Amino acid sequence: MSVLESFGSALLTGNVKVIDLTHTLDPEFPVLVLPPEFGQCEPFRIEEVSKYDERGPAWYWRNFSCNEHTGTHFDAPVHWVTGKDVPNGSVDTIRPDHFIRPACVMDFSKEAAADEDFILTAEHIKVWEAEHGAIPADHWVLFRTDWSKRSGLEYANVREDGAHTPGPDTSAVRYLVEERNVHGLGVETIGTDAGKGGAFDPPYPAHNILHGAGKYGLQCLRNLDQLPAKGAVIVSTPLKIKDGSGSPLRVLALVDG
Ligand code: 23J
Ligand code: MN
Repeated sequence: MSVLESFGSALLTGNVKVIDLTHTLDPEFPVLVLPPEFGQCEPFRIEEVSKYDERGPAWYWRNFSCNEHTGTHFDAPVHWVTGKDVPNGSVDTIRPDHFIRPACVMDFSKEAAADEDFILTAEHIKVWEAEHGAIPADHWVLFRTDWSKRSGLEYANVREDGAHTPGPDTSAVRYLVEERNVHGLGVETIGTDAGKGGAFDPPYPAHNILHGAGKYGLQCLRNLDQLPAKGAVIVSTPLKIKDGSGSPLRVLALVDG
């Protein structure tokens, strides 16, 4: 049997399972709040056009609008100024095979529960690698914090002094890109950067370094607690928005059943 014949039958028998890593797009889902001097992210909005009524007797449909970075979403290299000249760096031009890639999942949920400003460093990643083996090239790294189990104000977790959410420091992102040549970084929080990442050097190191190197981001993921440390394959196909900096999308993980 060919690889894809085996894969097709494994999907049908349940030997491969599909896990949905996506939050439901809902007007109530929190969005990133930047300092007030900057433009702001719009939440998801929805408006009914007709529902089997005088506006359309046999059909139901709606208009929706949102920011490219609303809800569970994909970050393309052109999202950041460092990635503005990356070839094929917008969602409409990214190589389609880049939308299907294997993943390593790093569980730092205990650390994030103990410290809402938990900062992932290169040293933490090396400790994970000592247990699980080196991160192979061109793999997603998914940072499990169980942040997706929060809701409402606790999710964005913004206080007067800014957002308090976990994320990587510059050493961690440099290690992932320069030593491991990862495909990208996926997180459960609103940003691939920590809530305090704007004050790091460089500011927002995950966005700055990943996108400058042509790498990708996935934000607002969920169900990472259902994934193995190694062996999952991620399917993440953003909308084909012309010159898009990112896009809400359905993110699926394929795992051994
Ligand atoms: C714009 C500016 C800063 C950040 C972000 C967007 C995101 O987190 C995003 O959704 O890409 S930190
Ligand atoms: Mn984003």
